[in-house]
Amino acid sequence: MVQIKDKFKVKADELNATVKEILKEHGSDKIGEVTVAQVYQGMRGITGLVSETSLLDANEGIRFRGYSIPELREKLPKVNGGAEPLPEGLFYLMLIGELPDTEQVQELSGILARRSHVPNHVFATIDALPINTHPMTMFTTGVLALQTESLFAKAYADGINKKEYWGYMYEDALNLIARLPRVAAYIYRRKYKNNYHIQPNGMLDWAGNFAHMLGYEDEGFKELMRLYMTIHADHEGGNVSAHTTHLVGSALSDAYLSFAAGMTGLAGPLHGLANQEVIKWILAMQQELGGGTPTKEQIAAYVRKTLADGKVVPGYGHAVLRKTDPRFTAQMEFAKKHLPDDALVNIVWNVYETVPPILQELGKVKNPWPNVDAHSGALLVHYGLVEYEFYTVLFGVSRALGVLASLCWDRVMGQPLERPKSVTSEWMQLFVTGK
Ligand code: AMX
Repeated sequence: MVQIKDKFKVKADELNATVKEILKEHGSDKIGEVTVAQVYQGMRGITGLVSETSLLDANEGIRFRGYSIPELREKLPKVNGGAEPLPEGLFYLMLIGELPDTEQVQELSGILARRSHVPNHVFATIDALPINTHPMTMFTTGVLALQTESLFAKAYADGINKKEYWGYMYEDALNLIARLPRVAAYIYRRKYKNNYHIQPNGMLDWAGNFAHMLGYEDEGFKELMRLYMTIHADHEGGNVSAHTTHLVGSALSDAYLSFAAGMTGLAGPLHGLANQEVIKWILAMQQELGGGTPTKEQIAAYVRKTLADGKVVPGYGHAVLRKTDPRFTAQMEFAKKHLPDDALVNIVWNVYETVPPILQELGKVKNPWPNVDAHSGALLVHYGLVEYEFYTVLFGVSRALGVLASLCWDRVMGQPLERPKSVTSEWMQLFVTGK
């Protein structure tokens, strides 16, 4: 069987030849213009990055190498008797650009299981943090402690030819993906389960083993983890976690350093932390109403109060998307199949009917529709994972698949140090007014 690494290099050589040609023939073609407003407003709409793994359409949502989320749920290999895609298969797709067959995914599952050892000093480093530390801080700290294992950092220190960088990045990426579930599960069991840890089961798939180490043996939860790890993996290159990982990686920081940096961005409430904020917001609404299931009128009043208090409605809106996020819809379909009568899930669905028209009324919100984070927490609560501060760590483990596949591509394409130009407002004033 052709090794995944060799296959990746063949694909990369092909693409590098194409890119060389594009640059030779069209290197000075223009693909857009930049306005003053874009510079001040988060660079929205500026095309300034290349990311091979996925592409976001504002109305249709994300496509991974051309495949939409419904297509991936149908076409990616599954465990025997399972219905949700194996996230290892998505990693293969993002890396190689082709859908894997079952045998290829099993090979990758095996590789990840064999590489999953986490050295003791990583656990000791996490243990040194106070127990009330946020799980995302523990997670990034754990990833940084793992950096001792970087093969790229060692090879670079020894002195290697730049043509060899990509191979070490590939090894680091796979090793890190293999180790992350163990680090994340350790944090969960330390913080919430009295330090009672569960050993990995090397016979299980990557996401199934993660569920097992977290302490959830229900097959429904394992299926949820496979879906969750698939849909959170990538959202093209400009979002905070992907862009940060890419930016830090462009300094030739290794996979561990780059991924840890991306995770500190995912930990922000406007990005990955929104999933915990959604559940917190719903629970606070329920508490204010004295418990029970709020009516749509009560939800509407609570939304208006949230806005009047100068806060955002978590789980709604997006910097690029302009329709309901297909990642929200995939979770809704999962819930309709597995837990249609769950009370919290039904509140999420009522919130979905209530929030968009109210946000539309404001006239300034570009996307009033739910994003991925509006639904995920309610599914986790159903299976007993109620500790919502941990939710972003799950997002982070999944996001590793996309951003690390992208780092492999960055390195094999020899992408340079990223260094856009910045200006001062004094410069801008002079530029636009001439004085
Ligand atoms: N609730 C209230 N106001 C909102 C809003 C929401 N859900 N979404 C956008 N707005 C407001 C903005 O705060 C902004 O107000 P301002 O002009 O007074 O500052 C105005 O609408 C215009 O914003 P926008 O152009 O529509 O959005 P954006 O690209 O600046 O920001 C996002 C996108 C996601 C940060 C924003 O929609 C938001 O804060 N949503 C809630 C948090 C959330 O769910 N984040 C998760 C996103 C997905 C992810 O990364 N995991």
